[in-house]
Amino acid sequence: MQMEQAVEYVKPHLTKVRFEHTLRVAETAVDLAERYGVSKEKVELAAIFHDYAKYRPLEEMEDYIKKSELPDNLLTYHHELWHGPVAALLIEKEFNIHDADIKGAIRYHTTGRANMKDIEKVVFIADYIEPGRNFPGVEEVREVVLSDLNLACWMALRNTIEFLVKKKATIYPDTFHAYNDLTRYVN
Ligand code: DGI
Ligand code: FE
Ligand code: FE
Ligand code: FE
Repeated sequence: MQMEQAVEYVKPHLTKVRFEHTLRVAETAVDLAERYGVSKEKVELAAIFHDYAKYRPLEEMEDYIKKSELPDNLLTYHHELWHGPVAALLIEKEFNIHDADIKGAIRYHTTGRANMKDIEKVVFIADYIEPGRNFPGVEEVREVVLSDLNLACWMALRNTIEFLVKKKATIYPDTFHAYNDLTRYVN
């Protein structure tokens, strides 16, 4: 699929703010793909579609999850965690994107998981550090990602876990699995 085509498909499903975020994630992710030797074409497509399902009605996403092979436990966690896995399903069904790397990068962009592929790490961290993001700790991660993709992902996961704990939110197991797994690269 041509990138211009992908952008046109995604645009009507997003708000202006979310669409602009998406374009910045794509740009950031392509830069990182170059740096870390990941396919720029795959990364760009994954980034463009990563928030494709963000504004689907909750009942619709719930339905997709129930009817799919996706784990039912998603439904017992916050609905913010649904849009990545649902987008990975939708792009296959609607646009015939069967590439496992692209689907994985979209599916796990919010939580991460253990043993992430580099393409998954690149989309995950691009979503976290794109230039429109502005929260405590983001600048440090932006610097670290220039030299260490694993450490940057670990820091993002640590920050997110701390943030969620402070909010007394539940934390999806894959978020912990990603954090634990990447801890082997820290120290
Ligand atoms: O869709 P975006 O806003 O661009 O970014 P995202 O898909 O990474 O979603 C980020 C939100 O998801 C952020 O508010 C933190 C939240 N989140 C990430 N991991 C977990 C989580 N929320 C819960 N409840 N549990 C998690 O494990
Ligand atoms: Fe997202
Ligand atoms: Fe994210
Ligand atoms: Fe996003």
